[in-house]
Amino acid sequence: MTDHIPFDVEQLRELFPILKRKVKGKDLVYFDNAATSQKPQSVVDAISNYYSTYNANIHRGLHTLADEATAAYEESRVAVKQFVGASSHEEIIFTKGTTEGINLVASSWGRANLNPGDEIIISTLEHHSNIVPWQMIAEERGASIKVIPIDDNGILDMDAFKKLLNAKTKIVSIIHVSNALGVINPVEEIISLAHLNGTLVMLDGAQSVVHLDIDVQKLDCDFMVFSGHKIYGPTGVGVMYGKKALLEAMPPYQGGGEMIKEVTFEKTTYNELPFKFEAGTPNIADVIALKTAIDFINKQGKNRMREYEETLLVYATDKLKSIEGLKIIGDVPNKVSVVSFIIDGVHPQDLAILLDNQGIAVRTGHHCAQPLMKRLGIVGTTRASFAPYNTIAEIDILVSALHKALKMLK
Ligand code: 7TS
Repeated sequence: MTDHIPFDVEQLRELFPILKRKVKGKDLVYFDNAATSQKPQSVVDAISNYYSTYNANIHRGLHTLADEATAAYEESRVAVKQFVGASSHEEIIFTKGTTEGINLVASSWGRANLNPGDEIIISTLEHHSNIVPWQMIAEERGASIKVIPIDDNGILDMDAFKKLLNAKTKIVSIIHVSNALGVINPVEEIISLAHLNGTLVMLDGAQSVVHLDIDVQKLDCDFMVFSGHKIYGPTGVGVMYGKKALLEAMPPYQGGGEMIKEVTFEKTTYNELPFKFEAGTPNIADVIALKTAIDFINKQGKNRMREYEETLLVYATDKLKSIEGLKIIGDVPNKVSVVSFIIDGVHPQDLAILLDNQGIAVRTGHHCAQPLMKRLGIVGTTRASFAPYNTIAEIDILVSALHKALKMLK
């Protein structure tokens, strides 16, 4: 649709007001997109428009504002359904974000389905959000966690995965794209191997949904979670996709208003999907603005943006490699626009401070993936993660700022 329109980065930048600001007297260079993306003005306006013109609680009022707010909230669910290729809007549950989505599945599905001796498979690449909730439920249910090993570049050991799968494996919960390294996991193969074994698969899509085409039906994943704030949407809203039959069989995650059909002091019956999993007044404004973010992505064209990001990735990889002592971790062909690197004798934190003085925002540290850092034998990395509003000129600024910083640190 939009793929044939030439990509104009300057035009795109105009849509993001924050890109005009200065940091420490310099033009902002925002390379921390994997932590959170910036928001187009349309998303900011959608939030403000809700509060200034039709703020009301949803699903319960018999008045115009409540009807308008409910309609907008439910339109967002339909937009998400189309965005990820779900078969029904009932499979789309709004959450606070990826973390809450994983906690929802681990505690609701886990409590109902995990028994002593059962096994959960995750990988060495996981974000803490896809480790800790599983540890919590494993401890409660007497299940155990098995971890797929990786090589030094962050590539999963698929032979080891095949060996880990057995009759006790109930679920594989795996990061689709590594937040720390940018490496894309072979999730299609993981899903088909797991299903042959009768095992469910949950994808942590926090880093994949913004870059890759996602069709949950084609992928055939059983659950997928992601956050709105990493796809140009607001913070405080995320999505948990689950196959309808699984969601129907799962107990509610939280009890309260909205998720009930009828309450008596003796017994409560639960609401139908998707409301069963959305207790209490939800984050109405941000759910509504999530649709605006999806509209933005659809209008720009995900593939078109990804193609441009690829040119940034190739350019940055090449330039950064020319810096003496710099090593990229996860320098593999199949990755998204994230460059994670270490430099001999330089602590990432010292580097981040010096780069911030030049107006450059990068993320340093363990990226909430401490077991991964331990496996790689490093304390952390410096991570530059690119979005389609970044430019080649900004990468040049990063490279020259790195040279300057290294002169001071070495
Ligand atoms: N899973 C992955 C793969 C992530 O990258 C993140 C956030 C999360 C889960 C948690 O998402 P949340 O929205 O619920 O917080 N990752 C990062 C990051 O790489 N830098 O800051 C946050």
